[in-house]
Amino acid sequence: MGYLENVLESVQKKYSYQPEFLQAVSEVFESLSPVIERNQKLYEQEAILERITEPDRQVQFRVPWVDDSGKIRVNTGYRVQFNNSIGPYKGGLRLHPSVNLSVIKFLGFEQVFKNSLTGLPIGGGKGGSDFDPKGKSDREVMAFCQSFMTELCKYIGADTDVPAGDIGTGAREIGYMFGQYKRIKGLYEGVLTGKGLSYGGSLVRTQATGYGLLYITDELLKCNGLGLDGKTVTISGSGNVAIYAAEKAMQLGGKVVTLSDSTGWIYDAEGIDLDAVKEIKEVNRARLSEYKKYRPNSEYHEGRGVWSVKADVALPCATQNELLIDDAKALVANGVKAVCEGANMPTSIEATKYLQENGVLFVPGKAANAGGVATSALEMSQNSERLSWTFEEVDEKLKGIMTNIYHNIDNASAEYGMKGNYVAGANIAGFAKVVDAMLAHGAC
Ligand code: NDP
Ligand code: 2IT
Repeated sequence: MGYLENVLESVQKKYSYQPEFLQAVSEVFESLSPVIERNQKLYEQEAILERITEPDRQVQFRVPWVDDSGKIRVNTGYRVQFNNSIGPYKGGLRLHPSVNLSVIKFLGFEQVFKNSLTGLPIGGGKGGSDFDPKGKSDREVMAFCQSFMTELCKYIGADTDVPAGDIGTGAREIGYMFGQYKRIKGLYEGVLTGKGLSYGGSLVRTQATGYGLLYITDELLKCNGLGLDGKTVTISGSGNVAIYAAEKAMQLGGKVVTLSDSTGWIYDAEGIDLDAVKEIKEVNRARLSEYKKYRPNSEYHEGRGVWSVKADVALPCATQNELLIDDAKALVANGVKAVCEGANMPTSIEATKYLQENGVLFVPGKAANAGGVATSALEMSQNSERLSWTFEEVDEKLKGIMTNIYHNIDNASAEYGMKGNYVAGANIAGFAKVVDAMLAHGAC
């Protein structure tokens, strides 16, 4: 067995109880074998793979908060600081009942490579809690966020670790957390991104992940002799990423026909009415089943099913492992041309391989959804210089970053004889910069 296989086996043994983390590591390692082969002696001597798979540190803590009936409730909070070789830890906070250490470690691991791909100086981290914001009053959400930050504030800072949003964490939660950080630490600094515009947020950050996903998809299609104009697009999710992916897809001439949430999915043959979706999701915090009231001719289906719809472009934007082998088969049978991941690891390894083997252009999340964290890094820059850039300025930078990512991963895939394998290209290109810095820093 070679170096890479040895390390993979020992990680699998040590963390056999962390399936999501192991899935992310296996996917990255599979792509890296040609790179490791070229530098095996050095990397083995420097224990690069052992170090890159073990977080710098992980904290886990109790989050007690008082609900509206006066009862004390307890959740578990996490922050995994994975790797700060190329910059301060950077990555979102997920609030969802499914959160555990395996989920946060997989997200933190992916974030290391994603952040490297942006070309900006940010390391990788992730955090969150098994708190479920659904059905909670604003006051309960505030109580949770304040308690969560009371502990988290000991480990973060504008130059050490800068959290942001993710599933369940949006502008409201970031606001409560920022307020508590400021109060406890007495510091007005860019410790979180995704902030409101009145207190240091950046224009475009709300739209950035979805818009960025479409900028890279557009570049991918153009470079492969296709275009978005007139194409049918199927999207899963109906949160921050999905809504702004849909908005930009429509602006670029695509017709978006589906969205979903954890209870079901909608199909609108005439194209989704995004104003209705924004009102349902962003204003009323309601279920997608409400959509039929706005558009009586649309369909609402309980359960899974968005990938059964005929489309040219599919954009999974909800959560991990939401596009499985049967979904991949259905997409291919329906002639899908491209699948680009807005969510983190939404496509299983088996489904990814099936899509690639059947000629589907496939861009993994660590490249395709990097626009969110890239714009977070632009928010950090603006906070540091105490200035705000215009919408056009930030949007232009975002577009440039996403176009560069596409060409970098395309070039990396070609350099290693796998032209068009963007999974390999993203892993190789993301890994290169981090390893360079790790080698420069010595044993740490
Ligand atoms: P939101 O909380 O805004 O929206 C999440 C959406 O996904 C909701 O429609 C939600 O449905 C659905 N969803 C969540 N969990 C599940 C589940 N277990 N099964 C089915 N549907 C589910 O989150 P975001 O839009 O911010 O995040 C979506 C994905 O994008 C995540 O993978 C996240 O890590 C990734 N991402 C986010 C970035 C950002 O900037 N926000 C940046 C890069 C990646 P429901 O409302 O019913 O729960
Ligand atoms: O997965 C992600 O890249 C995010 N949730 C965004 C992280 C960030 O720091 O903006």
